[in-house]
Amino acid sequence: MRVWIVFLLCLAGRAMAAPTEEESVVEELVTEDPVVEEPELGVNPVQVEIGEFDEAIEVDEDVAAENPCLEYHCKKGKVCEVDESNSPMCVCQDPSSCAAAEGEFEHICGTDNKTYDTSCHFFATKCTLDGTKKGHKLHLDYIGPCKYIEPCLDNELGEFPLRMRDWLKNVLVTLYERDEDNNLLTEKQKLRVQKIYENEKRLQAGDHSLDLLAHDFEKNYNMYIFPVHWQFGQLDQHPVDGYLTHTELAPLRAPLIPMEHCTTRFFEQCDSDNDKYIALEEWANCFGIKEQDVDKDLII
Ligand SMILES: *[C@@H]1O[C@H](CO)[C@@H](O)[C@H](O)[C@H]1NC(C)=O
Ligand SMILES: [Ca+2]
Ligand SMILES: [Ca+2]
Repeated sequence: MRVWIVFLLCLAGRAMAAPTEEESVVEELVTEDPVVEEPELGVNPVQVEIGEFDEAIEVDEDVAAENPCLEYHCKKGKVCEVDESNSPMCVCQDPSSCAAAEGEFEHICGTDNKTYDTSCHFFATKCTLDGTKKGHKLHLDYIGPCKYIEPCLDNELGEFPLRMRDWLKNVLVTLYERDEDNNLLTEKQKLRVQKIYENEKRLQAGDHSLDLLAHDFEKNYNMYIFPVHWQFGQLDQHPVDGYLTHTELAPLRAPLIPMEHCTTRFFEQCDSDNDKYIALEEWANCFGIKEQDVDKDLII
């Protein structure tokens, strides 16, 4: 259970300090690798539309005359090269041109259960597989070298949301307490967290038994509604559309998987209609929030 506390500090710290190398890997991943994979038409139109602009090009014409690649942006895994007519284009990066990892923390485990030296190696390799079935299926699974992750048993799966919910609430309260400069939470968010913070019946952060967590959820159900929505809003950014893709979920998933062996199974079953996106309703449901309490307006 200690990992939840460590992770709490991690996440709380992340909102407050400059991201560490490890975290920026995931953040970069999210901003630079908007999911273009499997654009199932009709499923999530916004996603598909954004995907088309994935390699949007900004060329400054003066600079372009000298080196067309200078201002030409390629997504992760690709580098710019000029063709015969001196036009820039993005081509897959040769993985061997990536800088070697400075430590194990830079290793990435792919969904193929192969360890990649760094995220650069991972994305370069993924690029070379573009258009293939293997490439479609390959995602960043978690941070660190691949390891044996014990299977998540049914009873353990049920414990996961109990701890995660409590943790989310504590993250918010911590942000609230430390938000002296008013830049961690918006005014509206603060008002909502204030209610939780000032509630005397609130379960204080700490190592609680699952029974107590379950009991608290029943007794103080209302306190958990906002934290669950808040986390969804934090992740639903690329694009903001009410759905979480595999890539949007990565900042939460990738550091958690090596510590919590039920993470993968939890998020898989969370996508109850199996369309590869976790909708807000699905998300809320996996955390035990009742349908009538799911409210898009809570995600501010
Ligand atoms: C993934 O790789 C690790 C390390 O090589 C191994 O211990 C583990 O059993 C593998 N997992 C699966 C599901 O194959
Ligand atoms: Ca989204
Ligand atoms: Ca879904």
